[in-house]
Amino acid sequence: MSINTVSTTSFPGQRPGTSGLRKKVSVFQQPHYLENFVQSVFDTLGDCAGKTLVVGGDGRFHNREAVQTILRMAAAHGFARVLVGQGGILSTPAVSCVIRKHGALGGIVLSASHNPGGPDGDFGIKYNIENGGPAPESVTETIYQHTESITQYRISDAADIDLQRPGAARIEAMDVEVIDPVADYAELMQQLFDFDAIRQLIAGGFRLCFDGMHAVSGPYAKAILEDQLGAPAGSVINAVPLEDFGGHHPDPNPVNAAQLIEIMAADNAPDFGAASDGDGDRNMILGRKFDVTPSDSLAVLAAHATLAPGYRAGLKGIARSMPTSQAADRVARALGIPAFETPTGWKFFGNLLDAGKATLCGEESYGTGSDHIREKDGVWAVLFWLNLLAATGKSVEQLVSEHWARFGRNYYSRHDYEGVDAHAANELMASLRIKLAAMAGQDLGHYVVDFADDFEYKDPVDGSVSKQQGVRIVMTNGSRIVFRLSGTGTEGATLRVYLERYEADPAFHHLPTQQALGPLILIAEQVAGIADWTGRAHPTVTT
Ligand code: VG1
Ligand code: CO
Repeated sequence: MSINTVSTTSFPGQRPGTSGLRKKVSVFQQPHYLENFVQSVFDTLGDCAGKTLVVGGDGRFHNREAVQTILRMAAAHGFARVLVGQGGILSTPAVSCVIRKHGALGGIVLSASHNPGGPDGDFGIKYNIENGGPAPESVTETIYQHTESITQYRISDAADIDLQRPGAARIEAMDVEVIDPVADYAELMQQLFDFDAIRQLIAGGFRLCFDGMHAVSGPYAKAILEDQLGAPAGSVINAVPLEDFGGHHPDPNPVNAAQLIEIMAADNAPDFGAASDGDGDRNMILGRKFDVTPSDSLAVLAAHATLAPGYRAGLKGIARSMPTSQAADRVARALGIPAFETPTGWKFFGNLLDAGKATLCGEESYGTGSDHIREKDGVWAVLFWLNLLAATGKSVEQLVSEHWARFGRNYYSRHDYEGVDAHAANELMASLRIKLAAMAGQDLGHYVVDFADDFEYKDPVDGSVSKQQGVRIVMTNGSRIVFRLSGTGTEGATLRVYLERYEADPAFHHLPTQQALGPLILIAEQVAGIADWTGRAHPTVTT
């Protein structure tokens, strides 16, 4: 074994987006492409002597090759130890959990999350810091600067290690431990939730269906829901991670989890349905013939949090990303705790969680989490819901309907225009920004504009400022339209339009969502000229 220094030249565009660097698999397969990025991460970290690194991914195509490369480079960089998931597998929340539990310096997650996989699909890599959370912008920016000027990287010529069996190995002077991907995570879940109550609920005939979408959360859900909580075999469907996710988008929303939606719409549907995404950090919650919007899910969990043992002491605060509906803010107000509004992306919650300012966090994009780790967490959200259902004896629909009756309903939908021309998308946003200043006070038919701006966030902990985080048009009654461009796509641009209408009157709490949002949808089209700029009369995906 020896360590080699390899000459390289920089690749353009290795700037991490909302959640790491995501590109087509073919881009990552270019010689030196992954190596350049990994060396830039290590150069940003500096001396790693004596330190531990965690490595794992969602099992998508190219995952295992990338793990072997990273292990050889970590050895060359002088890490003392690497913890790697068996088979190269670790969900995003499990990486966060393992980093924190084992006092690692950080971790590398190989995933493009909900983006499709396979040889023609996407691949991704992100770095998580010592607190277990995604690297903040200051770190990702430094990594990017390194990628721009990189001239060499260092790598051991050691042979591949066997990832298939738990155990110890060595590369150069570095110890490698292949760990069970589920064990540490499952142990943490047992501390947070009332497993006995959930077990009793299931033993009493309560039925559930969890869709692993052939992505990483299958093994976690099987071990916890079936083996530990007694759900009958087969309660977890599509449970085996596949390199191409069975050809589907591992994106837990009603459009992509069509099989689960069908199961939950049947007359003999289970009581509870859920799905998670490629890397296991997202969740979709369903009742029988009833789906819960992620924004409502956050609000319901917050309102009932003290029913779960891990949250019995109460919440310190609730944080949500700006486009997420304001339902959780109403709960925070009722509980007398602070509500925070951050830019899109979990990295913005890290400081609030570390500082003890927030306990629960959520995003409209099927992401929910808490201070138990520093990532959003799909299986955690499922267990939280099961704990509430067991503790209250109510159905999913009942819990949500009662929530609306108490707090009012925030109708919510996101319209995505995927793969549009990037130049046109940027022009659309630019032309919107020009209009903002003149919008306050404008009468838009059903609505009057209270204010319109481009969301800017000043982190209350470290004072860092993030600009241009989404154009929002806020009406005098709290209804909103938000426009932003995705930072996770790999083809052209994706325009996201977020629509929210607040309705206090229970007589209007059961309208079809798109109908309830009809007037706002029209205003969004008129104000932004979506069809003119993108050539699209309709969104690609509506959730
Ligand atoms: C999307 C979501 C955002 C989420 C991010 C990463 O980002 O909107 O809320 O944090 O994906 O989630 P964007 O920039 O495409 O809107 V995941 O599960 O893909 O790591
Ligand atoms: Co994800």
